[in-house]
Amino acid sequence: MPSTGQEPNHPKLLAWLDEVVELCRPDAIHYCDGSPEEAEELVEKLIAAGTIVRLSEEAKPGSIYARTDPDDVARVEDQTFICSEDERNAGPTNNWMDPAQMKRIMTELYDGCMVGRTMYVMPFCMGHLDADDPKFGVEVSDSAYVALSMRIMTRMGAETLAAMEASGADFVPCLHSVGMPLSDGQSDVAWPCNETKYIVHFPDERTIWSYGSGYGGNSLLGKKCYALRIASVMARDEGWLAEHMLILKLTSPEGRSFHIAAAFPSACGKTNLAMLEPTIPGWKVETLGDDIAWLRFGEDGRLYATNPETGFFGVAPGTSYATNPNAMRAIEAGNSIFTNVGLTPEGDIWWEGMTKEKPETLSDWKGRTWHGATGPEGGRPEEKAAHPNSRFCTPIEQCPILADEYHDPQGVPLDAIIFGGRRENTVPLVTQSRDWRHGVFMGATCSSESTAAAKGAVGVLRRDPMAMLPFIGYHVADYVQHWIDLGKEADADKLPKIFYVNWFRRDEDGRFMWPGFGENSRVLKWIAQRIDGQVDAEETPIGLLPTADGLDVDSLGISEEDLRGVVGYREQEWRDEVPRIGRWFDSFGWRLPREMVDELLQLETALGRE
Ligand code: GTP
Ligand code: SPV
Ligand code: MN
Repeated sequence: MPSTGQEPNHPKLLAWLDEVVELCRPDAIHYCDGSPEEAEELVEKLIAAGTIVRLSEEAKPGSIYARTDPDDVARVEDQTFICSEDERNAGPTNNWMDPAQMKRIMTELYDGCMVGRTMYVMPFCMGHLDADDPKFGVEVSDSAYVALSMRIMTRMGAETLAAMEASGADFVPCLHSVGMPLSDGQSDVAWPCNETKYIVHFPDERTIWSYGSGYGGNSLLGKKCYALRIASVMARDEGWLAEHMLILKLTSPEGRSFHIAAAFPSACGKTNLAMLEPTIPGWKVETLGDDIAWLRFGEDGRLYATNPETGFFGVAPGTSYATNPNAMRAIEAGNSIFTNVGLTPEGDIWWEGMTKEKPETLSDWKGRTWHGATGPEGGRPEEKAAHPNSRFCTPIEQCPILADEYHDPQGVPLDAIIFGGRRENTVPLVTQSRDWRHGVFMGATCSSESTAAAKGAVGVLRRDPMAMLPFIGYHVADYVQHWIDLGKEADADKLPKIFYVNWFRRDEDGRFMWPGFGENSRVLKWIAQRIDGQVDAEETPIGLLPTADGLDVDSLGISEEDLRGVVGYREQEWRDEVPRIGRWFDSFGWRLPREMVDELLQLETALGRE
């Protein structure tokens, strides 16, 4: 077998690679070192294959542009499986199949799946290499696009391999194939993939098998598959938490700093909050992470958060100098991969919401000529230039407001945890929980309208516990219990305070009542003041709400009516919510934590009857 790069010296890895080669039968192997020279070779290869083009060096230095197959644009939750040995460890929020049966199905799919292709071997580490317990993985993939993306999103390459070899450390084997072998003489397509897709986790073995898709969450296996689904199982067993959270550092005008982690479902505002530019004078936000946080108790009894990733894989549409200037600055610095956005004649990119004016003409995410005024040639005028789930993939170090603590393997001690979702009604702008258990109830009952980040209908309301619905690697009831138990074991005074937010309330005309984005700093300020006991709150059945003058709305220009609509809570909406929460909890089965039943009863009683 022809090979390039340095063959690893790690017995378990070599044994596994032998198995994969025998099964998948690639034409060649490349052992990735993660170097810039290697990245350049991969870029050349992808250009030759027609998968990507280079963007203009002036506009976006060192950056590339990719279009996927129009059917391979988002996570496929229907085809995502948790194959635990015992079905009871999967639970109602996961698809489950017997691992032996799944392996039979997938072994057949993998048989010869890399014929005609190069297999890339990518040793990676989620989190710092010098963490107390570094979490290694090795992804094998037949996609150079995946290799380029993994290099941005994780610590991938020679240094990680050397650390694995030196310590003989174990790793999570992550097998990925686009599922499109090339027989002799068969020409490739620009975006190889397969109609049949499987994103599969074997939590008992800590192994990941992915087939048929090249899209981020389905193929960059360090991300959702490892750092959330498999890591959540490790975290359950080892007494920590793997969460779908951003991490930020907030500093007040007086120079007091707060560390905050926030869990919002996919495409519900994590990247935007993580990089927020406050509109209120004197306040400062710095970024630590925008998608995944690992939370562990430190020796001082406080809960510390680290970001296991090294890049952003952010939603492109809606990102602009008005909404998220720091994301714009990060991507302007170059070295990025843009997928399924619009491509301008100047070799730059564009998406809906980037600028007020639409460009006259560009090439849309499907490769059609597209006009700002009339939409795509041969398409409907309302069709967008960029797919709603188009993404930028950018090194986190390019973020101009990256906090220094990002480099600390210990992470930061959390002062607050925020849960949130996209709800047009019912959930107020901000609510503080009475205590940890009530905060876990807020997280466990969180709900959100579905977005384009996953295949399927958009705007459908669903429960999304801790924004982890598609990412919990075991039974949701055990997951919620784990949250409760960690709080019980901890010193209550040292636990982060828990809040619940909603930026997405709408009026009768469907208009967002809260301006959001930079103005969300007003909510962060209230949270900081609550932590320091500087502002009162109103006790209500659903938790602690800002008093009439509690929230700083100085020069915000919001109407009294909108403010009341967004900050207040309507009792009747919550009376209607109670049975919905009840039905959600019913789905947990007999393992539903007793504490959650108590919280629901308490809410129901406090609301009383009309
Ligand atoms: P994933 O990467 O999918 O996990 O998403 P995310 O949570 O990081 O979402 P992101 O910050 O990229 O936001 C997704 C969408 O929500 C974008 O279209 C934003 O413009 C929009 N959005 C973010 N914050 C706000 C806000 O405060 N108000 C409103 N109305 N929209 C927002
Ligand atoms: C999400 O869907 O929550 C994302 C994008 O952050 S992906 O990595 O594709 O899952
Ligand atoms: Mn995400």
